[in-house]
Amino acid sequence: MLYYLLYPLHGLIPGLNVFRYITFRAIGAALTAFLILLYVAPPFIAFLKRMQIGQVIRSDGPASHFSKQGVPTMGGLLILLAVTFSTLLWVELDNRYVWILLGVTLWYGGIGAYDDYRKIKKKNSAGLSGRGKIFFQVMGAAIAGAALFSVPYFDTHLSFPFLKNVRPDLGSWYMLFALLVVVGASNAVNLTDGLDGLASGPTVISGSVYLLFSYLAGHAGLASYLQIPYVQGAGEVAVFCGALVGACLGFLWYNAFPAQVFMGDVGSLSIGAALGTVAIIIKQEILLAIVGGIFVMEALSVIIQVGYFKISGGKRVFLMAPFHHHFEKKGWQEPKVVVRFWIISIVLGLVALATLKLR
Ligand code: 57M
Repeated sequence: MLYYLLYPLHGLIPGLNVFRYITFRAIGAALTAFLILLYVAPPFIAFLKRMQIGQVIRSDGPASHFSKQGVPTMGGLLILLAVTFSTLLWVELDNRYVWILLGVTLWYGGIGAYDDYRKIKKKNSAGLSGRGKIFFQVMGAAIAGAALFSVPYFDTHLSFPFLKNVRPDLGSWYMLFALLVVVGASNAVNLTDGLDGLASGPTVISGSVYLLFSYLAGHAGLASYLQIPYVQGAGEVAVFCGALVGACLGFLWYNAFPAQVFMGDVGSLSIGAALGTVAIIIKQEILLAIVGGIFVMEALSVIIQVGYFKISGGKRVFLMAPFHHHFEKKGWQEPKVVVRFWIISIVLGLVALATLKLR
């Protein structure tokens, strides 16, 4: 919005020229979202407490979590507010990728919010049924996929990190692939969100890496030089990523150990879906497995644990899944697990950046 209000005045006030630049607007979006979180979170957390929107802790989890009973949850609503407001403030509003991104993020946020609310208000309820959740997730991803397919010349080729000449065309199967990426990413972040700062930290890192990749993908010259797919209009996705990074950084301020607030499914499902959709739009889908390696690892640990549990008739590979519980059960302090997972996430982010040159 600021772009339309201020850039036309650059003839009168030369400094306003900066609103043309995606880099400037992405930084503006990040700072705006960060400040919104920083200032709105304290009264919002107080409001959640007043409304008794507190976490119900499962009795079969690590004992160190019992003291978290009643910590305000659904803080993800703030992330959604900050991302939406900041994105609308800083993007070029005629970019359809941005609307698709906001649509997916809010849709998944809606699913999560409904689930959270049911879990909290009916304390013994597990929220939405697993099937119900997946149904609405697939529906949201399918609508987004259809919107993407309606973009003229939408590219259905896959690009692989490190392999510039391997670009298989999935054709109409791409739709199914996109569904898997978005739904998978959403649930992977949801499973990861089980320790203070464990989902918000890696989201800041993954979002920052995708911010850079989006900028490059939307720049014809740089995309061609780096031999990555050029996606016209993808530069504005960098502004959305900026808002996501800023919002999660601001959220981390309050979610850092010992957390004053949890994001709830409203946050984790929407963040994951947003990252998956960014990856699809800028044609760096496979790269998400590296950038979001922590989320992938957590999801895999659950698949392996549940699979082995069923096959072996009750045996386990990990002390407890998702993976972060395994380390807690081994006696690691929560902040140690979280910071080490952040370190891995940073290293994976660097590996992802290396793919720009090693191809
Ligand atoms: C949600 N949610 C946290 C909070 C957060 C199939 C199965 C593996 C599914 C899995 C599951 O339900 N995962 C998804 C994980 C919960 O956090 C809430 O949920 C939101 C995210 N969706 O925002 O609102 C708890 O996590 C802790 N937490 C923090 N800090 C945070 O910033 O400490 C969350 C955010 C919170 C809080 O304690 O209450 C969760 O873990 O429930 N199920 C599991 O993860 C369970 N694993 C399991 O059953 N494993 C078995 C199976 C696979 C065979 C095994 O390994 O033996 C564990 N979850 C819990 N207790 N809480 C088991 C024990």
